[in-house]
Amino acid sequence: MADFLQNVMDHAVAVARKAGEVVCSALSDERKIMTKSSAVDLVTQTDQRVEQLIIQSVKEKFPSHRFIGEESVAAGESCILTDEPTWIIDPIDGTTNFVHTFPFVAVSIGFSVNKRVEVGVVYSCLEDKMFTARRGKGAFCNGEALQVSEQTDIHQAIIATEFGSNRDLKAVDHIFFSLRNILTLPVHGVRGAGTAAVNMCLVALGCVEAYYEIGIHVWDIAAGLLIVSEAGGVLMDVTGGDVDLMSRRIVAANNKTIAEKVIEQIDPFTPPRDDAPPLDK
Ligand code: LIP
Repeated sequence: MADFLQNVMDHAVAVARKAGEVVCSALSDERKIMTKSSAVDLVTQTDQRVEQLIIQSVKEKFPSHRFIGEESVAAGESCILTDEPTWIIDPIDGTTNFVHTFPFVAVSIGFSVNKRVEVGVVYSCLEDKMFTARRGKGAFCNGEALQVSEQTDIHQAIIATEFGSNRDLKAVDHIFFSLRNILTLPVHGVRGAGTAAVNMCLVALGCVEAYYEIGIHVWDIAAGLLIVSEAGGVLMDVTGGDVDLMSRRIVAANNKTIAEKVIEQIDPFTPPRDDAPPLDK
């Protein structure tokens, strides 16, 4: 199993780097911008092309494996995680950043077996930072070992979060109430890279104490959650308890003390699950 997972990791790194080259070279191209769940939930032909590049490359080496890809799901493929070896792919995490050439754009590739993420790769391609983790083997950035921050005082923390692409007023009220609670603790600062995967890598790097968000998808977090835990961090649901990959809710923190302080401030809501049956059209 160990050699198999190393083969998976090696392939994930190679295809993430190649995908990142395509993303970076497309930055100067004219972009056809389309929308999905809302007027601000953007997708481009580069997202779609890169996802197909990754899937085709994996199929050649691992023909029996399954896929959960952001743009495949958007095109109607199922988003059901089984025990089978599954590649969980966000071809461009930070699509809005990509459209605006805001410099945080990542290729995120998670790999799960028996519904447990075993390999995580996040390539922040404009920074040329390759974040990797194998379960039980540590987390790395360009080969350097990662360790989360040792901070336990929330008042000396930087917290990352995002506003997401849901503009429903009730959801926005929850998001702003949580942000208000965090800001007035107070904390040193609140930041957002515009991509869940990079936000989670910032936790693993130790420069952000926690990241939380409600509204993300399994492909945004599958790789990042392993990178955080292998860097010594913790993953929880926004109401405490274990993180649920399909729940669209996450808290990724350097330790339980900070995680629980963040959870106390969050005004939770429950988006439709990633694996919920499709609504009848
Ligand atoms: C993005 C996430 C981010 C969220 C955005 C968007 P995408 O993923 O990484 O955390 O706030 O709304 O979902 O769509 O760029 O792959």
